[in-house]
Amino acid sequence: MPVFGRICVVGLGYIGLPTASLLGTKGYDVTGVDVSQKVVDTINKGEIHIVEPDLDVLVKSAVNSGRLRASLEPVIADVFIIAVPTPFKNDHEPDLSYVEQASRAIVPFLEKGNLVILESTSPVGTTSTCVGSILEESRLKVGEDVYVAHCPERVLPGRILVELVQNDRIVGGINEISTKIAASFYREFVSGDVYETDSKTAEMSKLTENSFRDVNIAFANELSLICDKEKINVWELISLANRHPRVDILQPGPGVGGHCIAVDPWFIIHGNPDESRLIKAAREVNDLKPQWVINKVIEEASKLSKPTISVLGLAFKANIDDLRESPSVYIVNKLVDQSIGEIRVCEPNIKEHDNFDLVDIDDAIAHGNIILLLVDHDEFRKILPECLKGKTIIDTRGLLKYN
Ligand code: SAJ
Repeated sequence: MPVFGRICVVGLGYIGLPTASLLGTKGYDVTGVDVSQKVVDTINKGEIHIVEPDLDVLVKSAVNSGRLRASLEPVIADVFIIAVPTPFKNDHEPDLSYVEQASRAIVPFLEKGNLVILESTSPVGTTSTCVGSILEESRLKVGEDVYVAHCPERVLPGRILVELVQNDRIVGGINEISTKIAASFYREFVSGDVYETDSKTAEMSKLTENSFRDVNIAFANELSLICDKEKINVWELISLANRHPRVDILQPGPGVGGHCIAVDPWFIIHGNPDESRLIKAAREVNDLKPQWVINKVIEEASKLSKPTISVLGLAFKANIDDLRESPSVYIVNKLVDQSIGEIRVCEPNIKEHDNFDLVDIDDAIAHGNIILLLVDHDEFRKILPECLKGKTIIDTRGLLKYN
């Protein structure tokens, strides 16, 4: 078995940076690689470029101890971890270009006995046909000289550092020896159970987990449309239905955001269009929800002579600063485009935004005659009902008490 002393993490985003800094504080010698000079410089100063609870302390400690450094180029290592984005292109076709670039970047540094792990969420077959094939360019025998496995990240933004250690992991190699070696690496620092399988099952397992959540959120979102029409409070309905011992409905919202749940099901649909009818329908239900919210705002705004819409929340979910694929951003952009009224945007987790001037909560509440709540940030939970008197409330998260 190889000794996993030196680790090279390619991609220093929401998964790569927490992983690199965690390993740095666990005694590994870690080099983190990113294509952005700004990201590299920030991390080398012991600072961070993303918001995640306790990540600042972890990065500072790993960098100060000399166990973590960032670089534009990979280095020689025992383990390479690829944690780069896997978005989709216009027609929902998976875009593997970052995985390809990362795999190519490590080829010159590969040595016999190395382990290469793909953590990025990927379509079935990627570990073997994309990563494995590119690593063959090193002239080392993939699966014999170099071990390759997929171990999908499963951490929840907002709880990344806890879940990185505590979650169970699925490890699937391109062959049995790769699986065994990769699993033994994760067992060194994960307290959850590490399950061994093949790379295709590991890839599908990650896509299945996120599709499961997407389908269940779609059910809640569909209920919210039905309840609106039937004049039933969907939040009360769900909490009552969930009193049944075998019912556990998720919460409706303004749509599904983030770089995972709104993206990953398409990887299954793209590879299996005829078989993925339910998964596709769920994606469509969730993707239509932002437009439904926009229509609600238009309807309410048309009743006012001077509508001022105060939007509460831009992030894709509560208590994070991440705006990727955020339904709120989509909704606000459309409202601005359609000149529905004056728009004031409040997002307590970011300082500034390229397109919108941000206001604080007091300003948003005081000046808006329509309050559009899009994200259930903790700050918004504290809004007092008396501050909302006389205003039109469109609460997509069931958070505000205003009666
Ligand atoms: N949402 C709802 N209603 C709910 C739950 C979520 O509308 O009841 C919305 C959120 O507001 C958000 C979106 O869904 O817009 C996604 O949020 P999330 O908390 O469900 O998931 P992510 O995207 O932050 O993280 C998911 C997690 N996957 C699962 O829970 C199966 C996480 O464990 C994965 O590691 C992550 O995707 C990933 O990186 O793939």
